[in-house]
Formats: sequence, structure tokens, C-alpha cells
Amino acid sequence: MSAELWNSAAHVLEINWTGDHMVPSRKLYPHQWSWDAAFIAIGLAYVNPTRAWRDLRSLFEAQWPDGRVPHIVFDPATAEADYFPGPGFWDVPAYANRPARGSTGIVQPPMHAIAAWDVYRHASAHGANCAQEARTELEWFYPRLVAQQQYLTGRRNLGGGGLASIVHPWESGLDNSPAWDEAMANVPADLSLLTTYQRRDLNNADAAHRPTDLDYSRYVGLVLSYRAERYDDHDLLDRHAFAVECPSFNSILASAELALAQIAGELGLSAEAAAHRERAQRITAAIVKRLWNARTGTFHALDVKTGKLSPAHCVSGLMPLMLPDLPAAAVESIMAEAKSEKFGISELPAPSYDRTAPDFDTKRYWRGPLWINVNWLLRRGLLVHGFRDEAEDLRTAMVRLVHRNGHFEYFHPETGEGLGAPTFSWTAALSLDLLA
Ligand code: 9YW
Repeated sequence: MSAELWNSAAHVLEINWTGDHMVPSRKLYPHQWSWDAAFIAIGLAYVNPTRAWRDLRSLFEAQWPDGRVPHIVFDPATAEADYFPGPGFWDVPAYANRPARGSTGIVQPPMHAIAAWDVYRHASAHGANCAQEARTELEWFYPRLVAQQQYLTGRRNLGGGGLASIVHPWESGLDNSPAWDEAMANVPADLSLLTTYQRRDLNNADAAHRPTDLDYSRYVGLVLSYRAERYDDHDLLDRHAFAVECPSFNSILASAELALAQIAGELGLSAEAAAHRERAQRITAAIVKRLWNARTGTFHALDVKTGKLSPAHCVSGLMPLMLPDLPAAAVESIMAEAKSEKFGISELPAPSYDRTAPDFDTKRYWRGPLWINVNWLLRRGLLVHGFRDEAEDLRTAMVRLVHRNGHFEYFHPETGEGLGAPTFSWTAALSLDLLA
């Protein structure tokens, strides 16, 4: 089974390669996405490390002077009509990035330091030339990755408690997660916006799987609000309707500091390495202080505007398991939640949302279906805390699922049926990593 899965995964990464970067899927997502590029590079490193570096570079060449790495870098060869919202709608200021490749003005979870460190470690297996290339790339990336972190821990520390806020659900990568339902209810919804702007996602996907029109009207409204001040973060909390501290985004932020500590150490920068480790500890402590709910025994998204934790139990609440400095009581509690009927893995990996919730939706994107990338992160967390058997069970469940059903974007959390885009890059790339 593993050779067959390996070959099919490598094939997906071949057909989704544009010559310069990878698209998540040819039809639904015809540009380059930020956290996709990181997951993709991790797998691509096993079959073509040069492309893995090229893909990451292609993204970072569009980094803004303030350090933000945009959530989509557009492909100028793709027509504006093929994806909404396209570059014309985002209309980012000219200083933001090179004129040739437009971008959005929002971010996604900073998975890239983790990816750069993984690609670096695996590239050496490909011989001296690849090892040399990896060293050069690591040197190129280090200051850029640091700037990315500084943007998120600095300008995006909207709540003042040491965590980064997302200012749009798209920034979480978990678009329509129930984690933001309360916060989104306070965002004005103007359905008439969707008569001005046309959703293109519905041309290539089933409407029952995608976020609703009501969600989209709020998504568009939030972009218009951020765009109005040219994506400036100054006083953003006062003038923008959505600011949330997400446990998954911030766990990735802290893990990225740990990856940067490894990178700095490798580059001989020992003082910087120590500073990165300290920052990871501070972010971990802030996650525990701000996002932990002792009553539910798990982590929840914090609405920075109201100061309230979301009541929803989402897979994002399990992600702090990635953090080595998480207090033992929290680790124990997350493990109980992960093994409970809410998320318990058996034949199938964990769903994106509590299976027992009355609004658990088996088809609608991040409101139930299971995704390989978050399960891959969960497995990483299990390994960090030494749960080797559980990590192996999860690995086996992921590999079996993708082998039986294909490299789909997401999967039905009860039947395992593949849903969304059928040849999805991060599913293929992470399958390679799970098999390696
Ligand atoms: C959209 C590309 C992106 C992912 C996100 C996922 C989805 C875009 O696809 O968002 O149009 O809905 O939610 O995590 O990066 O694969």
C-alpha cells in the first residue's frame, strides 16, 4: 500500500506544480496559499527539495515590508474571474509587494519556520548539493521568518496579552469554524454585497459544503473594513469588527519560535536561539492564561472585542499539545478531550468539530469534516509529549484514509468519503511525510 500511496501523492504534487509554485488544487484554488505552501514544502522535501525551497521562496518574495506574509499570492496568469476575491478586490497598496505578483493583505498561520527547518533536515538525505542548497536557503529565510514573527507578535498583539489576533476568519486557515460564531455574530452582515461581488468558489464546489452566503457577506465586509485603511494595524481593535485569539494559530506561532531556535542554533546564532526559546515559553504561558477554560478542560478562541471565550469545542482547542512547555494538567486534559467521543480517533482521524455538538455538520468545511493538516499537527503534539502509541494510531488512520479514498481536500468524518477538491496538495504532501 505504501508504494502506491507514495506514487499517487508524488503525482498530485507533479500536476499541481506551476513551474514556480504549487497551487492547492488546479480548479478551486488557482493561486498560492500561505500555510498550504508550508505543509506542501514539508512533503515536497522528500521528492524534490529544490522545488520545496522554490515554493517557499515564491511566497516570501511577496512578504510585505512590515513583515507580514500574505495569505494568498496571486498568479498573474490566472484571470481575475477565476477566483473571488482576486487581486483587484484586495487592492493592496503599491508598497506592499512586487507589482508583478499581487497578494491579499491578511495572513495565515505561520507554519513556515517549522517547514523551513523540516525541509532543511530532510534535504541532506539527497546528497551534498542539496545539503549545500539547504544551507543557503536557511540563511536566506532566517531574517524573513523572524520579520514574519515580529509582525505577528508586535502589530498583531491587539489584545495586549502577548498573543496574535486574527482579524479575519480566513487568517486562521479554519475559515468557517464554529470557534468564531459568537464573534462573527457581531460583524455586520450585508447580503447586498454579494450582488456587487460574485462568489466563484460555488462554480467549482458544492454549496452545501462551503461557507454560507451570510458567512461570505461578513468575510467581504471585513476585508472592506481592513482595506479602507490600507491594511494598517494601528488602532485596529477600535475600528474593526473582528479580533480573535485562536489557540491553533498561536500554538503554531509558538512552535515557529522553537523552529527558529533550531535554525538560529544551526546558523551559529546562540543568543538569538535562546531568545526564540524564551519567546516560545512566553507565548505558551499566554495561551494557557488567556485561552484555557478550566471548566471545559480545553482551549477556546478568545473574542478580544468582548473578552469572552467561545463555548465551541473545536479541533483547534487541541493544538496547544504541540507545545513542549504546556503544563502537565493541560496536557492530560487535552488528551482526555482528544480521546472522548467528541474527537476520538478510531478507524478515522479527528473531525474539525465536536462530533456530539447539535450543529456538527458532516459536510460543511471546518464545521465537522476531517482535515489531514490539523491531524498531522495533532500527531506532532502527541509525539512532543511522548504519546507514541496514540501517535502511531493516528498516523495509521490518516494513511489508511487517504489510501482508500484519495488525496482529497477534506473527508466525511463518519464515512471517510473524500470531499472538496480531489487532488489536493497538502493532503498529498503530508501523506509523503507520514510514509517517510
Ligand atoms: C477558501 C487553500 C485554502 C486553505 C484554507 C481553507 C481554504 C480558501 O482553502 O480557504 O476559498 O475557502 O480553509 O485553510 O489555506 O487550500
